[in-house]
Amino acid sequence: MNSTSTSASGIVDIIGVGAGFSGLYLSHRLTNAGWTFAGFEAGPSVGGTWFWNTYPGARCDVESIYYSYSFDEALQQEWTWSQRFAPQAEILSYIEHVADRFDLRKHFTFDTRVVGATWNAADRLWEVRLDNGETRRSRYLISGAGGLSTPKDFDLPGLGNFTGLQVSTSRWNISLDDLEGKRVAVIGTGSSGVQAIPLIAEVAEHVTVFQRTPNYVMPARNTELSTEQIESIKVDYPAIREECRHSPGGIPDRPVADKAFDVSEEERRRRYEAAYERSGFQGVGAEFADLLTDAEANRTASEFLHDKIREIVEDPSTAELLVPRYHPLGAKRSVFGTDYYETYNRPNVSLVSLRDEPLETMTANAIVTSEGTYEADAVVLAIGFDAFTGPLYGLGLTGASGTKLQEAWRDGVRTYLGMMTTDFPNFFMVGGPQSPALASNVVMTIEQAVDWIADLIEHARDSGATLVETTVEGQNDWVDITEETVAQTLYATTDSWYRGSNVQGKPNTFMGYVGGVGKYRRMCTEIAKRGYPGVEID
Ligand code: N01
Repeated sequence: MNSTSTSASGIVDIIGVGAGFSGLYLSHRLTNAGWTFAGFEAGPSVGGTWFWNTYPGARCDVESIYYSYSFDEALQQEWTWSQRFAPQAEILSYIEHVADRFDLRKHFTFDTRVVGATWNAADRLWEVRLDNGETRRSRYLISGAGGLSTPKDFDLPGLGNFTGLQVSTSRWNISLDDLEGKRVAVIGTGSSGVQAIPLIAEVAEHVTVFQRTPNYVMPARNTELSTEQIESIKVDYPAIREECRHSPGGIPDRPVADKAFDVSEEERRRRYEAAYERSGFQGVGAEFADLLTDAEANRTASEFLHDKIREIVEDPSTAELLVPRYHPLGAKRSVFGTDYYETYNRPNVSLVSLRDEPLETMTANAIVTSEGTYEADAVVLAIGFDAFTGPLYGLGLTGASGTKLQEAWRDGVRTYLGMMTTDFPNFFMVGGPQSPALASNVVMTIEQAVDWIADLIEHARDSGATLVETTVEGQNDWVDITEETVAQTLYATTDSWYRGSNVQGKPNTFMGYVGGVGKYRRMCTEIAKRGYPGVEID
């Protein structure tokens, strides 16, 4: 039972879903503003995605000094990150520290999942059903359920036949030692697979990687942070955070004005080499202003990386299978790895291209493709997530007209600012679809969303209102803005989880606003200043 008090009627002001980065900051911000808050978290503790994704090599590819809360100066002064890209365990320790430091655990009931929520129009309340059979009632319902928290269905033919060890990166429940001396099949080469494969290869007898779409994997260039670096960051922290808040990606910007063909081929190559050394989200994919908008410009960067793969991978036929040729650089989520391509030079690692030999079935101890049978003692699934809508549909929301959220979004996601949707009054999403969450330092995006939602419901409270809902016009305008913004980019050309195309039957909607964190913040602030046009407050 959480300790947050509810009113005599048993109604709580706010029910929050999830105790990850979003839910914890929600609980802090809203209880400080005097709201009663009951949080529910499906897992046994805080951490969200950083609680579950404990696979070998898991770490964040946004630098930890940015991928952390900015809301409290003392917190950022007292916490010291050990590495440029902190490993999962360190990020989880940080989240636990925040929960303890601000005494936030008391706001949550753990091991309890929200499984249904119905809008009661007469009482203007959400009736929220929990998997323990209880129903709780709240004025507002706010999802901090995350965008990448619902694993994709294991849509692999014959998976049920396999009797060996089976584990997924997003619900890792074994130790790396359990793979020692085993023949391991890894399916999936997105960020999770790319991080896990080199470490699995160090202990396994043999690793067979099953790759469907080759990705551009750039070197992570992780390093320890020196005392001097930490000190200088801490001195500058307020300014660094302010820069991040107004930047395109929620990390310090590295503005470039020139385009790829503004410079000679030699100059381009020199710049790509320097960017490749620098790496990160300000690396090769951000070296020229038009790399995400002009396919020909993009080709120069993509081909630069193709050559890098051919330089690193010794076996030419393996190198060619690893060369990404199905999408432009950056149009799918960029991937950063450590020794990823080098791992294919190990004698105990081989690569199977599922584009050339589709997976047909699995047997008790093998994966069968159209061309061969690959024996395995263990299968590691790194096949990704049912992004954004998976966690939201899991809440079982029924809106004012009796329509389920998945029905309302049958033809595609529709939101206002990625935070609200029509027919679901008093329901908010933190880091929701059509927000900048998809393409930004998500912690910064989360803080901005929580603050904006908090201000909006405080504004409603101050004016005696009990209902807050986006208008159809407001929502239509936002959907148009997100679509027009993405249409100007190469994101629009490529199938990926960004568009829901990794999940069978999911409508094709781009899941993010890619106009930039700073621009989005300015728009949200302006909307608040103007008294929230696009929102009905009653
Ligand atoms: O998942 P993914 P992920 N048969 O969807 C393949 C964040 N993240 O967990 O590309 C065969 O990217 C699929 O192939 P294809 C980050 O935002 C961050 O790796 O669909 N293969 C692909 O290769 C990231 O983008 C970090 O053809 C199948 C892979 O599985 C997001 O999470 C670390 C298949 C899935 O890749 C998701 O990353 C980890 C099938 N039926 C995650 N289904 C860091 O910060 C799927 N695949 C570093």
